[in-house]
Amino acid sequence: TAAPASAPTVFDFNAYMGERAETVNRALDAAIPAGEPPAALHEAMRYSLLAGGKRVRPALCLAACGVVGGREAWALAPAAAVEMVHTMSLVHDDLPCMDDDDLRRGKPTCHVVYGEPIAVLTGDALLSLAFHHVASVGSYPPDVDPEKHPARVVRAIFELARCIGSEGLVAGQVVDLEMTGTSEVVPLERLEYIHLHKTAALLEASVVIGAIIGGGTDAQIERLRKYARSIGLLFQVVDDILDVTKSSEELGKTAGKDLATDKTTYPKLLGLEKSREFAEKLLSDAKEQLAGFDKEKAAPLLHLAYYIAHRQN
Ligand code: GRG
Repeated sequence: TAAPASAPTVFDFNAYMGERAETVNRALDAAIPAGEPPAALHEAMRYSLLAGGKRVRPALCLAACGVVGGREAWALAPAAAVEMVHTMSLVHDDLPCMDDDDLRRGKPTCHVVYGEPIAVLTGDALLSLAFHHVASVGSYPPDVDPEKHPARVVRAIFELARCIGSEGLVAGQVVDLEMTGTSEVVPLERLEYIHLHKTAALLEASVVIGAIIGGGTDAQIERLRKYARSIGLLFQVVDDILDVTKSSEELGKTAGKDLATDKTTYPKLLGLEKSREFAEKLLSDAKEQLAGFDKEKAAPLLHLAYYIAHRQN
């Protein structure tokens, strides 16, 4: 017998994320030609972009498009674009002149495999490809509203540009670099500035762009912006908490690695309990912003917030 119409639908978060990641990976794969000259550049771009990653930003972009009543496929090109920006920021962050990391997403970093000049240029090329992709009419499905679409795309480009430069990721990275190597404890305000710019800005743009492309009203877009800012900060607070709890587990001690190193984190400034309370507050703020939306359509964003709050790695 058929289930009654009112039967509660259980949201399968893992299936949702798995399907979105697959769709986005296909779009990313198609966006960069394999083997076309300059082969080293295209190979390096594909290497970094297709190396895995949770695809949280594209999922947020697609889910935000859906929550305002858009079809998720409309936001696929922008979803791929935010992942390109994210990946290029990781490639540049790993460079010897920045964090000098050898491993990323479990694989040797771009500059280790292709050399520093190609890694710099890979980041540059991914950044411009992101804008190219959002702006290309051909990267959208044919059923997007042809009258409203150009205005939405221009707005999306505005949001993407703003979250990257001296009001966004780059600003966060500069302030973070300024704090590196100093023995002084970073004040809470400065720590929050770094996280809001390095991490939350692109998460916010991912959500806002999805909502714009989906045809959200200004009020809906602003509510989703607040949702995204909360989960952006939440992402980092949870990261800091995991840093402490994981290293304590590994060491079998109560005080973790993080409390003993120079790096300033929320647990270091607030203590573990207060950091956990702050994370709970950010989650409940994010949930509050979703309250006015259709419950079923908001399920992906709600579960993405839970996932960010309760992830174990
Ligand atoms: C953006 C023009 C431009 C330059 C780059 C280097 C830099 C400026 C910014 C650094 C940005 C950075 C590394 C932020 C950290 C972001 C972050 C939270 C990374 C981890 O994200 P996950 O967990 O990673 O989503 P995966 O691998 O799953 O995608």
